Amino acid sequence: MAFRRRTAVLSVVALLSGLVAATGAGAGPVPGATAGPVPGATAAGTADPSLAALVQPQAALPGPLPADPPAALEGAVTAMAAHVGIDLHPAAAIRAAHLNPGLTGRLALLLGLLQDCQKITDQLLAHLPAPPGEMLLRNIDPGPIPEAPALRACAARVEAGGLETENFLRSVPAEGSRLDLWPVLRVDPIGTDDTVGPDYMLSVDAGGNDTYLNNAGGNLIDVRAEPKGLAKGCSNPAYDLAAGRCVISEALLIDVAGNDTYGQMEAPVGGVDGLCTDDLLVRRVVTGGAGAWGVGVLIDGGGDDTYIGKSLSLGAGHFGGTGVLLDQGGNDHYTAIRLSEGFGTLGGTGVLHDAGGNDTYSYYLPGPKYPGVPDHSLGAGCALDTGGVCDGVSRWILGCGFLCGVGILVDDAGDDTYESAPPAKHEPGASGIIRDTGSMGFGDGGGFGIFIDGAGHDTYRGMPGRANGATVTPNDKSQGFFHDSGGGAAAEAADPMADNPVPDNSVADGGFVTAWFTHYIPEKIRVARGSTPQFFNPDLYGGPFGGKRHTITEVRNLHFDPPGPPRFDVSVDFGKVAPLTGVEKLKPGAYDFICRVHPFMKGKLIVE
Ligand SMILES: [Ca+2]
Ligand SMILES: [Ca+2]
Ligand SMILES: [Ca+2]
Ligand SMILES: [Ca+2]
Repeated sequence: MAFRRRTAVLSVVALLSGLVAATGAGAGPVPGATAGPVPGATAAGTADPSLAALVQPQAALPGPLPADPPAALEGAVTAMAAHVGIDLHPAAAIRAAHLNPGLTGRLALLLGLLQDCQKITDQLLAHLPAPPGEMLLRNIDPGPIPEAPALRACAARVEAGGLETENFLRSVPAEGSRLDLWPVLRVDPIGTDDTVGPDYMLSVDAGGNDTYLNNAGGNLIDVRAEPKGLAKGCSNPAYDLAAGRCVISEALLIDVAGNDTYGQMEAPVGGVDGLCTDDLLVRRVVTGGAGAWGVGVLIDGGGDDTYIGKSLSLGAGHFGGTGVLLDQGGNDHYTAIRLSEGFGTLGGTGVLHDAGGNDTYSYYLPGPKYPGVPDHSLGAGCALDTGGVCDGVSRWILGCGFLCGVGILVDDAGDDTYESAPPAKHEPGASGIIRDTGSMGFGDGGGFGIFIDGAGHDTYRGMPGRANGATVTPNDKSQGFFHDSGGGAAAEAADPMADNPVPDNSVADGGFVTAWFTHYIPEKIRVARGSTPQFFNPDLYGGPFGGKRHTITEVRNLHFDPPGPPRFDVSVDFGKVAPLTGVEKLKPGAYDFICRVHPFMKGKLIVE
């Protein structure tokens, strides 16, 4: 049962990657975009294989092991250091560490993968209208980011290589001594308990209860910290990038075992978050498996772990980048302020995949410095955003996509607790348009959010409609998908629609109508004359009498209409999306429709 369930969960992710491709989410940013998918993106979806590969990775090396592992590793480390302006001569240290040759060769291959991603990042940065720090400071529209899919595919290769290396480390006895080639490579081949302060591009740890105070698989690297010092850069990325205190690189962290802590709460820095709050918080952004303009991957093999982030953390992608956090077991705790825990924005992709255990997912809100001041003013609490205001609201956590980003949270098993802030109003950027924001499978501005819990008795707090056994499909407020598979025999026997809201919605041009089990959502569709809604079929159960295909087929009212074929008749297979062609030609009025496969499914289209 557990296996079948997991297969179903992952097939949902695979099919949703088709929807993501169809909506254009993850393809590039549309700053200031309002509700609904990207204009023109109405073709039936083609699946993006790299999105499914990020969620369901297969361990794989990127090529044969090098014939001379130490020499290959020396070359890779030297090149990665030179790229950030650091002159390293690692040959002697590599020899002295006496690592297993199989591990040494793998480290060289993994650094080669990161170099491949770095080439894509460099291309991306070369296309930007201004340097990244300046773009953040001046809120410059980045325009299209065509490199986003390539970074996503590169992240999938990094993740696959990291998993293979993890499997290798599990299979061989501990051998050699630690290797520290800051800021490129850190290896603990023994599995001692470590506290890691400086940032590294590649960090490999064979076990032990470790504390990562550094980037922890985030791709913004502090290259100014002393080699043995504590990395501090990127706490204010707009200024730190402009000043060269942190650089845009690529990152992979592999921690094979132990009860680990990622991130630390500290007093806020005066002049930065200290303007907003006196409470403790994580100072840095883009940590814990996060990619901004590049790739960041964190793979944790097991243990009861604590993950603490700020924003753009814990499986987050920004500016076309991809971030992945994969935790393979244990009872874990995840918390961040916002824009985290499976979040993508501006064409970025973020994945948080937890493969098992009774986990807690939550958020924290540093309190206001001056209670009662309005949000977006000094002292309002939380943290300083890149616009230089105190944004005192938590939002966009647990499987959320914004501005053509894709955010995915998948938890395969266990009795989990999920907590987010309630939905909030938000004005994204300079558009002046107030929008709804949310969490737990929520998307807007051409982004797409996916939340899937595969099993267990789970508890939800904060977001309406999210409950054990519930499904929330895309609607006019959110391009998101929430699905909790329920837990226990009672939940499995229950009507899958039991907790499912059935709104009576207006559907914007390009907005979604979905079919679910026995009915359409919404059942009464209001559209403006000349517009074309889309029909999405996420029905993984299939309606009674079999068949996961659904249609929206007009039934002509012979009292009012001349006889003739249906003026709209669209059939969509499970997991696909297609435009409701023909609707755009209809005159104002009411039109009945049914599903050809399930004729008891009835709906009404009102053209206004
Ligand atoms: Ca560890
Ligand atoms: Ca864990
Ligand atoms: Ca779990
Ligand atoms: Ca669960």
